[in-house]
Amino acid sequence: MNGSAVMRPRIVEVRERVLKQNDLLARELRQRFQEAGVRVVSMVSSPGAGKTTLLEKTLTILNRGCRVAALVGDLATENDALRLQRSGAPVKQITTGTTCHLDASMISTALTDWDLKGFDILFIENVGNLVCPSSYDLGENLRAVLISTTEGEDKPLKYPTIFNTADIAVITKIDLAAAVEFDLKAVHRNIQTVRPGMRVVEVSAKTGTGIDAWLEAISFRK
Ligand SMILES: Nc1nc2c(ncn2[C@@H]2O[C@H](COP(=O)(O)OP(=O)(O)OP(=O)(O)O)[C@@H](O)[C@H]2O)c(=O)[nH]1
Ligand SMILES: [Mg+2]
Repeated sequence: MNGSAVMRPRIVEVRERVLKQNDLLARELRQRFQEAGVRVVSMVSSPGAGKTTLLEKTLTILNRGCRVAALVGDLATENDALRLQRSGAPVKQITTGTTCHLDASMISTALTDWDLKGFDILFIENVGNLVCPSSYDLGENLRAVLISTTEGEDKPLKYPTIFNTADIAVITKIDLAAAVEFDLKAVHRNIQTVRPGMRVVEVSAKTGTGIDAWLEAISFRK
């Protein structure tokens, strides 16, 4: 080996190659979405922050006047797809096995037998995880990061990367804020520390609080 060559751990090189491949595929997906005229909104959060509950409500409301569909990722089970199908919208489950995030190739494969031109908005619920999904572009137009009142106000400070790759933050389970003594001012301050100017909406999928603000936030222009 040339003495001047910088030794790089093989695992770093493999990871970089995988991410580069994902970025290329995500770019292709974004192009396909644009050509089909479909807007794509992804949702990321830690496990149990309320992605499926908010998405089921969202699909149920939007399905009345707009063509919506969803892909949902989990390591195992079809549970979330079955919940989301109650909205009447087409839904597909992606099971990732041992992988803690969705990637662009999983999205591409899941879409093979769907005609994208038939949808106005496609939602993607990622695997519950605040770390892994941050590195994987899915070709989405808008990424929402959810944080629930039961998780604590410090999550934006501890997991800054996911907040930096997201377009909006959604504070969920706002109905439980008082019961768990969640400090709303502190979480807003922490989000703005990590991502100055980030748009934040507060919602409760149980009571309906903030749902209009959420719907408005995802009705971005193409
Ligand atoms: N009180 C209250 N509970 C909620 C709200 N949203 C979700 N939950 C509850 O939180 C739990 C987890 O909700 P899910 O929607 O399954 O969360 P998730 O983020 O999809 O979970 P994973 O897909 O497993 O990561 C369920 O028991 C929900 O009923 C809310 O707005 N208020
Ligand atoms: Mg879910």
